[in-house]
Amino acid sequence: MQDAITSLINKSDVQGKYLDDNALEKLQNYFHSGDMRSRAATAVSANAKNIVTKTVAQSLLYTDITGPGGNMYTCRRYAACVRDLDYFLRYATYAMLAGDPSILDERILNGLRETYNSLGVPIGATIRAVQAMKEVTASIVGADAGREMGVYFDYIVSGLS
Ligand SMILES: CCC1=C(C)/C(=C/C2=NC(=C\c3[nH]c(/C=C4\NC(=O)[C@H](C)[C@H]4CC)c(C)c3CCC(=O)O)/C(CCC(=O)O)=C2C)NC1=O
Repeated sequence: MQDAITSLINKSDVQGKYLDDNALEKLQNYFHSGDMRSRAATAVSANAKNIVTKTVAQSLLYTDITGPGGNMYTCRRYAACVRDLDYFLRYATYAMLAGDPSILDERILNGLRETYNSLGVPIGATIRAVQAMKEVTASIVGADAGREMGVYFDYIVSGLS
């Protein structure tokens, strides 16, 4: 996993140079956003269950997916979906804290599409759920932090697309 600091330093190191103005400005922005990031992570962890429940209510509940024949039908599959949503939320929060999406590639997206396809988990509905989670999270952490979390929810969406 990388973070905003290591990824900028690694880039400069490969070139054998000090950080250039552009890299230093990115780093400054990251440092200035530290307080916002840690407050957002605190709010998400205090409300994680609530965020997942609202996400399911807004995007999946009472659709064909939760009814007989749907991929969330039966408690086992319903629980697997809720658990996956909690993974997405937790890893998006880690990535937001790090200011870098690499942990999402490593822990979430690597092989996920293939796994979903082989199990018949509908990707379109999963994407709609992640988009709903983005909105629900923003309503809890506030607009600024919501935008930052949104970067990583969007990253999950494009990794699944
Ligand atoms: C930490 C990283 C990580 C991820 C991301 C992960 C995902 C993941 N989700 C799975 C299943 C599943 N995922 C879903 C999810 C859904 N079905 C729907 O209709 C909804 C749209 C959606 C929820 C948004 C379901 C229902 C299953 C069970 C499918 C089955 O066994 O039939 C499986 C297969 C094994 C299992 O059932 O546990 C994996 C590996 N596992 C991991 O360790």
